[in-house]
Amino acid sequence: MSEQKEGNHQDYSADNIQVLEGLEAVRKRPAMYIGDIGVKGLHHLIWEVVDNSIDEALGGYCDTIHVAVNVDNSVTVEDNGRGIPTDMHIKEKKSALEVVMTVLHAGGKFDKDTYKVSGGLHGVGVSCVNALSTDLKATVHRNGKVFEQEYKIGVPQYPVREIGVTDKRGTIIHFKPDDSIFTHTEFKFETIATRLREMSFLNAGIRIFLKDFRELEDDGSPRSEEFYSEGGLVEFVQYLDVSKEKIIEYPIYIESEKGNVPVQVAMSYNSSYSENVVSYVNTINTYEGGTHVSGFRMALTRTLKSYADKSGMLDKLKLEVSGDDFREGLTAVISVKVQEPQFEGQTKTKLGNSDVQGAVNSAVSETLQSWLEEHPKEAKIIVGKVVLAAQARHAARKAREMVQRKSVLGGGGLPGKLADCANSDPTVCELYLVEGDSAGGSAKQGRDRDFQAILPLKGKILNVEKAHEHKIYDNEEIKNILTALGVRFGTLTNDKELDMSSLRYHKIVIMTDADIDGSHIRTLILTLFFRYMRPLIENGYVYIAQPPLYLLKKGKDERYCWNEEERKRLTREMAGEGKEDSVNIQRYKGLGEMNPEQLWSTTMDPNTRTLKQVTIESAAEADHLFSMLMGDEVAPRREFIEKNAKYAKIDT
Ligand code: 0RA
Repeated sequence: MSEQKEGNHQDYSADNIQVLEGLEAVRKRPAMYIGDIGVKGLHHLIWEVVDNSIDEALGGYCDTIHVAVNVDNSVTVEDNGRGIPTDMHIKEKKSALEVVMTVLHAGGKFDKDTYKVSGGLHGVGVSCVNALSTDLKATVHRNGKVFEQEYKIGVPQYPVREIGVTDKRGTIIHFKPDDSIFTHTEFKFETIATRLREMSFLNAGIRIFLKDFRELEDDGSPRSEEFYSEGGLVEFVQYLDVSKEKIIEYPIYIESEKGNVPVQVAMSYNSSYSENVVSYVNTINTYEGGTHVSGFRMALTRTLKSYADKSGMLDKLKLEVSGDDFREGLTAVISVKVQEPQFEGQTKTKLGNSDVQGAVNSAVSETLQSWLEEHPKEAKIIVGKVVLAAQARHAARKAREMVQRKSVLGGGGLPGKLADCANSDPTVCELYLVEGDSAGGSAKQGRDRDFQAILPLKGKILNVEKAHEHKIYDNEEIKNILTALGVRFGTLTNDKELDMSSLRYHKIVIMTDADIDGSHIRTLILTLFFRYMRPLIENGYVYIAQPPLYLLKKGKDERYCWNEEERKRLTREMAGEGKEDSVNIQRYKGLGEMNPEQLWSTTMDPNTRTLKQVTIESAAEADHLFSMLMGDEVAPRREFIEKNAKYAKIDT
């Protein structure tokens, strides 16, 4: 920051030592303010600015927000709120706008009435965004006038100035993130869209537009998307379940305020076997759950259980019903507003405030109980589903015990088809799950047998999205994967927990053909991991192999290419301009077309291969994507794939 102090603008900023110190602290330890300096922290800058506009909307002063990603990767956020105040701040002797933009935590100082809870994970305010931007310009339309001020790494370049008249109201923040701070500098359309969509569901009635000028449509207009939800959480649940078969017509909606904690819940049941509960505190996604989620679960179990007992539907059931049974096929979104949230857990996304548990519990209990009484037909369907879940859970436990006991009694009993590696240190061992016996054969010959194991998959892999747990123990391929990995389902205390204590490989590589069948098999395997072995993905153990698409040959010169662009470039390079047809191009459709040495050098050799690590960016979105691709409803799937195919982002 020193060059700024000594630069042209010294006159203006010299007396702002305190301010500079504050912003310098942000630049010195950016991660403390925005989480990290990677792709997450970068996007956090946008959330921070948008949150301010959302707060304005929650106060009832604003209904439209425009977000634009510009060609230079700068971002513009515009709202039609009251506009940041520009009058002189008596104590600081400068414009309120400047104070908001340059003093840490000054955002809400002027406006104590607003219930400010939309704030980002760190709620650090727009001044942090300013400190971490090489250039920022704030433009305010307010009281019939237009004001502006520009900053470089947070330092004002001139006092707030009036530049014209207007009949509009609102604030425009345009900022360019500082490349020297962030390790990752490119904004991702999908990431922004997902968050804005989420925001529009969580804050019904706000219209949010997203434009990306880096990606143009055929007609030259920027890639764009509009987010608007009239129905809020109810529509959120319908969105999450768009490709599922619902068993009640309309989601249950609960809204109430208990002990100063506003609680909103929407929930529905579908015919699937999985639970999808998404939770938010002050619009922050609490991936790890917390007291609001446990309050919800307690209320759901107790209220449904008591209704089911009274209905007599459990009388004939000879098994006990567990909490899990009430959540099979459940999709729910919980949103609470908490004045001083305590975040705990590994990723600080678990709510700790104990009073919130009771607030959600009583809100949900009351409304759900009356709903059940008012909707006897739907209530009966839900309880019927709970009974089936209890029966299936017992069947699954039996099947699981059978399979897992057998594999233990069989003396460690590794699958016959597994070509295991010599090394027994899981941290260096790799398991390749290979499509087909012929590719499996090549992989076996080509591998480094010290640390690479091969499991060829030939039969059909069960679509676990559409089958209940006990079915997976009938499927040979899945049983082979589980025994080869050395994982078990169910610990002493929890039926669903994954026991990884005997995991035999810390790299699990899915290697399939580059055709439609291959991508189908890859998705089936990923669905299995996503539904039943999610910790393996979360630990970063799951990868996708990247075999080449082409082999180019000219005489002795042979080169592999992984995409179209590479193919064109290398062809030109090998042949010379205009003589491209002297190069022989072999398109690899299947792994089986490569001999063992080729497979090793292109796809399996740690020194030369590229592996794509499978990550879970957003569990809600991933679940959506998986059921979209694998679920029952064909129409939304086709629509989704068509809409996204162009951007080739569904690269599962
Ligand atoms: C402080 C006070 C007031 C509004 C704002 C800040 C405000 C900040 C941002 C950031 C983006 N858009 C914004 N819109 C408003 C209240 C002003 C009043 O009392 O009129």
